Amino acid sequence: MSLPLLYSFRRCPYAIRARMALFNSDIQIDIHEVSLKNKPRAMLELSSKGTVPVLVVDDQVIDESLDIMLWALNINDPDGWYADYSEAEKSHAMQLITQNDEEFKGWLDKYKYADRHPKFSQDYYREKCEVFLQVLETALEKSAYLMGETISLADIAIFPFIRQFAMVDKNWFDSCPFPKTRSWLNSLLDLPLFTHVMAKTPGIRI
Ligand SMILES: N[C@@H](CCC(=O)N[C@@H](CS)C(=O)NCC(=O)O)C(=O)O
Repeated sequence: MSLPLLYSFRRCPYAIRARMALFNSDIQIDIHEVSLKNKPRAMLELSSKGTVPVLVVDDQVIDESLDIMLWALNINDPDGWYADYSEAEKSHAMQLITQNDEEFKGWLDKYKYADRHPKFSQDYYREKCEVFLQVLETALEKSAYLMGETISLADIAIFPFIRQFAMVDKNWFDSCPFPKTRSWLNSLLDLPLFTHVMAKTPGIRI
């Protein structure tokens, strides 16, 4: 029987979070690293929207990163990223992820590529991003991670985007008024799990 196949792109924050959930759940998969400029025809035939990640399991196609994470955690959630939380906590985690995906990500892209969005300055876009950073900072003033003292789905789903934010202007981020968010990001970047899923090995089998 063939292993599930993940179409992925190494640096994509959505693909990073999907790979982290799959690996942490100890699910064996094959990874196909794609070029976003030349997406494989087989992937587009399975999912015409043309975004990564896409997971193919037998005749099932999962083409949303959050759905891939939930699929993996539903099979195995050894570190209690999701299963152990109450319904209210799960809904709070989803709310944070939605704010990340639907609001922050849009401002992040404009902050990253401010030259392509000359209507406003890069500082303006950064300030828009800071609204979400403040939400994270407030949560992280209360606990080490977004949902408490241990890593949850919300941390893993969100931090790859904050990583991108931090990289736009490292000097600014290193002295920004969000110290808890900075330490939180650093602790997640230090995870062996993160290092593993970022390994530059095309077609790695994890
Ligand atoms: N909502 C999707 C978004 C995935 C997404 O937008 N991925 C980007 C890469 S980071 C992509 O594939 N973009 C298509 C392109 O660049 O052509 C998910 O969560 O999986």
